[in-house]
Amino acid sequence: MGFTVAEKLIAASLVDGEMKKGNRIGIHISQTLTHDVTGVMTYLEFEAIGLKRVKTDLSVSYIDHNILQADFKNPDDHRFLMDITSKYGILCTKPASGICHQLHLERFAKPGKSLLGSDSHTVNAGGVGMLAIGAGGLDIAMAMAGEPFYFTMPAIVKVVLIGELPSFVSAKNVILEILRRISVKGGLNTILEYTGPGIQTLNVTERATICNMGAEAGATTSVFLSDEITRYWFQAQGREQDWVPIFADEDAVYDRVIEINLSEMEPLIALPHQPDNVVLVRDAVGIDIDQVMFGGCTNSSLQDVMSIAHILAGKHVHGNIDTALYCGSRQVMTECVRRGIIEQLVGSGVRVMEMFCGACNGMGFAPPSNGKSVRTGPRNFIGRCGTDSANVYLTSPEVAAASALTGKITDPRDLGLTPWKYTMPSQFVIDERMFLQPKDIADDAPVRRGPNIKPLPEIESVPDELTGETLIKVGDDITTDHIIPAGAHFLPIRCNIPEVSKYAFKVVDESFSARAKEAGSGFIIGGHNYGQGSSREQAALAPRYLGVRAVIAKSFARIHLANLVNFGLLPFVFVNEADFDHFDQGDSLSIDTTVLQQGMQYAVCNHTKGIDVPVVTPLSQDELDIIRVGGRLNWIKQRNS
Ligand code: MIC
Repeated sequence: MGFTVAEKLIAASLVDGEMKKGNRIGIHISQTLTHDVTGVMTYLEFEAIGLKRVKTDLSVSYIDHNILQADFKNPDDHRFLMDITSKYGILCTKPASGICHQLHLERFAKPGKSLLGSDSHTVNAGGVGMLAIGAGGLDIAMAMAGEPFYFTMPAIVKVVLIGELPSFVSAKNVILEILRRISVKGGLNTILEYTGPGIQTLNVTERATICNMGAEAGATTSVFLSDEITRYWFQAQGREQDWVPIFADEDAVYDRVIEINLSEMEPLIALPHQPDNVVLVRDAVGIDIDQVMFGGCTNSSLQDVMSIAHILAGKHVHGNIDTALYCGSRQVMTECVRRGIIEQLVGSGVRVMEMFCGACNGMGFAPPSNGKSVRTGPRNFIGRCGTDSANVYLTSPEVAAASALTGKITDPRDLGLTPWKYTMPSQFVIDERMFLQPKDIADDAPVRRGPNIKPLPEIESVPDELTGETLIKVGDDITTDHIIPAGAHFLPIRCNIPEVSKYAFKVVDESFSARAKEAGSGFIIGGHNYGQGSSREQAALAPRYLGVRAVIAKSFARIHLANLVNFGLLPFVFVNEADFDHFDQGDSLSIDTTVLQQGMQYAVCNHTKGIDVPVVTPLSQDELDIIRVGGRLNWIKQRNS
């Protein structure tokens, strides 16, 4: 039986386990990626492992999130990152050289290789046929230490694209359509593999856009084949030597098939507050808006900016709204400057910002109270933009540009514009002067640590019984932004667990942190897809720091489940989903954890309600053993001692 592209990529990196759906497998990681919000803790963890140099082919530390240097915290973090990466043999970018995923696609992504990144949108590199997976920082630290990355062998879904996208209906609409069909839960434990004649009409940055937001469906990763279109990208980036062809075998077998006719697609938009709340733009036109944000890792390529410029050409954004642009990299910005596009957009009233993630995760450009913001990024979780009462709509650059002109959600096809076709340059501007090369060998040069960089909290092993109260009960699709907020006030304190834990569940219940601290030990009750969204391991570590010992939910998002294991929190799944209704905040609970065994059924004793509820853990024995000793760092230290 032939292999799919995904199977070929996994097989090329497989070091443990059998590549059979549902099996736990381990892969070698050739490249790692971090950024400045997840990277500080990642390198503290790598330091705690005790190696002198990374063991990967390439590790890159990008500085692209915490760019608003409003006080010492972010510049201290950046200085720490530059010092510690140089010591360990890791490339580091200077601040605001571009968004990690755009830069990695331009300079380092390689078809056939594996990439693990401390950002859920690492999957962006799937656009060039790379096995690119988002994970928590500690998993990246382990990969840099040469340890295999373990995950559950996913089902492989064949997404067959036929036809060609119509004018003003760009690649973002494809992934919005996928989300509309399968929801933010539909990708759990799957790989989305794109194929069909329609992919011959998509260039590499369009393919990357589609892969990027596969993270919002909970997919383990997303991937395209590597063909002549891929090769063209590598030629244009001066990296043809990094290109290899990768195609699925004719007789490859897939678990499911989704078919999308690109020619029949219309502009789509995700309404607040979930990326799968997708409707036709024509059913949302006319909604007054307050601002438009062009950018984010999903849509900040040269093609995206040029498409925006085409729609705004000779016109000015509406007087009622604020409009900002974040180019994806210095390469994109330079290419735009050379074409006069930046001058044109400034003339159209667009605020041209620095090249970083920016407003996407609340790092500036926050909407006004109850504001309505149209954005081209990947996420619209409540509070993520920095204004809890605001409403964020996710759409394509074309719909965003049309909406910027009218001050309302607008279908670009209604503006009578002449269609425009992008031609990718045969040679991009290449300038790597903002990449800092590491020292050739590790030395004992000091690593400067600002006062906001706190030591990793100690985590004790799991006792024979867990007791405590239900500290909070939440519903389905709880995001990592619900658990640990994004935004300019909170991203800078991500490497300060005592401080950031004060804001745990802030957008759900501001009293949670104090209540948990007061109780000293307790449980979280959750619905389906608990922990969806980002790779931020603080969404596990902060609750653990506050005394949460277990999360009992209907189901878990992949990255967050791994983060719970890494920091010694036990995840339990209800055997009978209806039992979720038997729990209320404040209930006194206990679980006998004398034995932590794969496949074993446990009883959650709800002493307040006088009932015992059956639960299981969705974990392997290895993972349970890691939790038993208080998480992966304790486990690796014990193993290496
Ligand atoms: C995001 O898009 O939510 C982020 C900010 O990039 C996160 C990283 C983080 O939360 O630290 C992600 O996607 O993993």
